[in-house]
Amino acid sequence: MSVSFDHLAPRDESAVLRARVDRLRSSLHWAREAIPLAVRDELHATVDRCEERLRLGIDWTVIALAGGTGSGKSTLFNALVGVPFAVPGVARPTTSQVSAAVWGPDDAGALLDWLGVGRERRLRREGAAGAAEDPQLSGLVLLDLPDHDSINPHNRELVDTIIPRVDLLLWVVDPQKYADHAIHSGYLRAASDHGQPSLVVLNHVDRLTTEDGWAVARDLQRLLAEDGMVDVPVMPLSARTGQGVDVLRAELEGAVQARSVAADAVAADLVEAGRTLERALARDADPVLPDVQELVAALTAAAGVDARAEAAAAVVAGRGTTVPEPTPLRRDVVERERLDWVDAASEGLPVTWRIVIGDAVAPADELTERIDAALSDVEWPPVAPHRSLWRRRARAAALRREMIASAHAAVRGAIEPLVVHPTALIHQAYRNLDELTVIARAEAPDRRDAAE
Ligand SMILES: Nc1nc2c(ncn2[C@@H]2O[C@H](COP(=O)(O)OP(=O)(O)OP(=O)(O)O)[C@@H](O)[C@H]2O)c(=O)[nH]1
Ligand SMILES: [Mg+2]
Repeated sequence: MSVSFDHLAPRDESAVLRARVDRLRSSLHWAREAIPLAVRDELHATVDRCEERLRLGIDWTVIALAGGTGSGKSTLFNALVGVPFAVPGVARPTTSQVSAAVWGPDDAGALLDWLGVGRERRLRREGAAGAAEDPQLSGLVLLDLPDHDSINPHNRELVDTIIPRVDLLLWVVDPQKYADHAIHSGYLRAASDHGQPSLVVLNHVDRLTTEDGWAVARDLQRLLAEDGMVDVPVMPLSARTGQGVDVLRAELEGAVQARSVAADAVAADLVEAGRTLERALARDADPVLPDVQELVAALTAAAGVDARAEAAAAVVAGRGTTVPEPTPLRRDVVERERLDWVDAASEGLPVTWRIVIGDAVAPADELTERIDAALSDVEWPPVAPHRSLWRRRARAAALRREMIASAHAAVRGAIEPLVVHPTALIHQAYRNLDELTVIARAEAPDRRDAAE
């Protein structure tokens, strides 16, 4: 009977996850119009949630003691911490503020702020008077919550806010109330449905004989299983006498040392994002940048440069007399080249991506104007018949090449920021998003699929 925390988070996992989340955010920004609104909203929520978790640090494991009033949460908290910090009591409900104990290298301040734990209710376990060294638990944030079914609505609100944010839920029950369905329906059920690890602590077993303690634990396990919660272990113990507390502590050590709970949550969120994205991407599409040189050559030719270079070569060779004036580019020709580019760049992608690439690439008017301006800035070499007759042919060919090369450089300089870079950016966004769908596909089918 053990809560499973699958694998150790590699040390650099946080950097990998952070980079993926960053890429998802920037890709969503660049490609927002290509993604259906509902999918986009879902992905933005995912990014926000992941960023929040990463900001808080994914090396902490937050474990909360929850359950009904008087079940012994505060007493168990103190037993685990080793010093009386939470206030257990006779008057019910006793706890109305969350207490936190932190084992670890720093005070987990940002995390506790986010969890809403008051500053005076935080205990730094390291160095606390009377607390033994506990390196195995380093990285643990243990929370003592108010009762979940409180008559005090403020308590219930607190519990509702915190439980979804914890990594492991320790549900503390009293043997006298364990059979009450309401005790373990709501929260435990929700935790189980969301794949949030949880564990049931059957407390107060010092008030039962050993056999009765086990009989109640088995019965509770059966009740949980009947409700579909087969993965939730039940642990009998007594917070008052300490009986069984070591077994629970060992479970907590395992959970803390896995340290992957928060990282898993981010990774799982990204897998979910990948599944969501499948709806906006095409399977196995791999966008390729069309041939830039081909576009440059076509636009240069359309601007009449090839014809002028030919005429200039003829003059140098002594076969011609004039070089035609530069002709302004025709907008319809530019538009045709532009559309061919967009078509080639969006080949294999869903149609919305073609629209996004089309929007990212500058319109034909702007392109025409910028290419004309770039060409008019080119310093053309002087054109005159070459003195040496026998070198004319070679010089003519060189001049032709020179003029075309200068024109290509100018056109390329104009279209790179207007056509090539925006297209490459959208392609990159596509690939970044596709990376998530590939990761999602590589994952085993999720729990729901497995249950079907
Ligand atoms: N016999 C026995 N008494 C216990 C045990 N755990 C707690 N108690 C007692 O039960 C009473 C309630 O304990 P608390 O720890 O205050 O319970 P709680 O769950 O924090 O209660 P709230 O804060 O009101 O939600 C106290 O008088 C404890 O001493 C146990 O394992 N055995
Ligand atoms: Mg309490």
